[in-house]
Amino acid sequence: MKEKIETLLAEIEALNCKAENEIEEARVRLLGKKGEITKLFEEFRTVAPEMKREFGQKLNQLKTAATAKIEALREAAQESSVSSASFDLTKPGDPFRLGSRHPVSIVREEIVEIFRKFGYDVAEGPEIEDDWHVFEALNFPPEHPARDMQDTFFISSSANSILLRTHTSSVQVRAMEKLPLPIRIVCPGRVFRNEAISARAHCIFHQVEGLYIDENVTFADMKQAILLFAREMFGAETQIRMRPSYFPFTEPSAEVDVSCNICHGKGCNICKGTGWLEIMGCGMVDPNVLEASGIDSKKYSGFAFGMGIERIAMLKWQVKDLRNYFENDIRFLREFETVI
Ligand code: 2U9
Repeated sequence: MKEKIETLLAEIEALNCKAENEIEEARVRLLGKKGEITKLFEEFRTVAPEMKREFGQKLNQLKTAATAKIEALREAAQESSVSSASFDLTKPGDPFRLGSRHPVSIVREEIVEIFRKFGYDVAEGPEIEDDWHVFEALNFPPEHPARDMQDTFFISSSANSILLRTHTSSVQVRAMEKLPLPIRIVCPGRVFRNEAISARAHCIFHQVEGLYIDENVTFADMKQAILLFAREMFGAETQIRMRPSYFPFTEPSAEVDVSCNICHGKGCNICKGTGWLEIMGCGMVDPNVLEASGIDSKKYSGFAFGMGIERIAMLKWQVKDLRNYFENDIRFLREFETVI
């Protein structure tokens, strides 16, 4: 019996089968009901009492070694079958998510690119401004509501207040103060207004404003520039209309609508049944504004326009809740992955 145990121990140690059926065969041969080890346990009953202790220990070691070996062989077989089955060399790699541009950036770049093609330069300026560049030089009367704490974020309210710009018009004022004429610029940027945040209003938004100053610039030039812009932005069939309006810095002033390119004038819920969508404001630069920046209003004239980028994005993608543009929710931003 001792020899048999030794032989079986050596055999178990040398066991090296890989296929699951071979391992099962080895288990049955050793540990099955009629297996070699089971038989040895039956034989054990006939062992002389003084030898029982020694053989008992040896038999138990043998059984433990056989069980452990079979288990180890099974695990190795399972691992190799999993890795060979899931390792498909012909499978294409997982795609990388490249990220996307923010919808506000997409629209801003589109607008700026159109005006760049028309010969406009891009100008930028500070977000923290003074009263002169945001209000005074732009012909805002002292009692204008925008100068109120309710509407503007003031950083200091000394004689020449420091504040967050409420429009990018301050960039055009700085350009008029320092650039030689003629001036033809677009000014994209972030602006701040003291508004409660809701779906339709936000305390931060983005604008693109434009300014063209030269001798003999007329309202007709402005109308043509805006028509060409609208056709580049919204399609070649686009029509525009202008409605009289008022801004302190332009006279005359107008609101610009484009024909609705969703219903083509028939009336839909985007244009609220009117066939028209408001996209921007514009006007001839008020002579007071030219003079405030040292430009001779008798010799020069100009037009200006301004639009909210989020508003154009809303029209383009019908995302009505303004808060989407500021929360950076990855689920919203991923909607624009295909737009790049
Ligand atoms: C200078 C002179 C004139 C810029 C202009 C508008 C009309 C306008 C609004 C559109 C929606 C702002 O984003 S919005 O709330 N803007 O309607 N802006 S003319 O006029 C200027 C700018 C600078 C020196």
